[in-house]
Amino acid sequence: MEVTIAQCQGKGQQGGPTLIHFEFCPFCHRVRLALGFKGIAHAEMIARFYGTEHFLAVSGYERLPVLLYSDGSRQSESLDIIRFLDTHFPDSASLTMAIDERDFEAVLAWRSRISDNLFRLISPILTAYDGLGDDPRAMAFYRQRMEGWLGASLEELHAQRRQFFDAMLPELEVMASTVDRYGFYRSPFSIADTVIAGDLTGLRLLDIPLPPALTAYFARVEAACATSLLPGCPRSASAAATNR
Ligand SMILES: N[C@@H](CCC(=O)N[C@@H](CS)C(=O)NCC(=O)O)C(=O)O
Repeated sequence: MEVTIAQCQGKGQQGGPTLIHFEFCPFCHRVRLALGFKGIAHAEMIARFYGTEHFLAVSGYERLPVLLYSDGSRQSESLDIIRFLDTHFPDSASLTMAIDERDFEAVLAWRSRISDNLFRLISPILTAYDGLGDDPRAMAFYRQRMEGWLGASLEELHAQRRQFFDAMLPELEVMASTVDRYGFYRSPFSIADTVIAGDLTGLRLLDIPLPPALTAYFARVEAACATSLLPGCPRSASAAATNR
């Protein structure tokens, strides 16, 4: 299997965990934000979207993100990983203790309500990330996955983006006014913000303007996490990257 060093920067990653992820993936974005916020020096392996066998080969799991620890143990599921980071790296601010459990449940319920329209909107444009839209093998599996799940071609979904966006706008506006009031979902930054900013980032690639309070929020989150999630952005200060 080919492994190329794409980029290497930041603090020493020796002994730190390795995040195996897809650049375009909202669930992976959650974990990238968490690692960045906590300032955990880590390596990143950027996987290609080549199919289940490939994912198993590079990570041991069928879905990414996966965090690989220096003792050989590994973990999947974005929220489990983030919760575990709090236990594993107690010296950095806790992301889970920073929010009331009921508040976080409300965020997850909000996220479930927007799920269908969110993925209809972002699936066609996540192809702007390197290693997806420019890689025919990855695109073939991506189309199969997304079009099978969402029941329409990426082109059809993209053509209907205004309709999906308008259907989701009231929920986006509620969230925009909440993060405008508190700075983050609540103050301070918490696991809720990794979900909101990580999952919504794809919307920033649309040719439809987002509520300005949401755009300002993305900037605050990325600054707090020293991490950029948009395509082609430099890696976070605490990450070094390889491609798989
Ligand atoms: N519940 C998982 C979801 C992870 C997930 O679905 N990741 C997608 C990439 S965005 C994936 O690995 N898909 C592989 C596939 O569809 O076969 C989490 O929160 O980590």
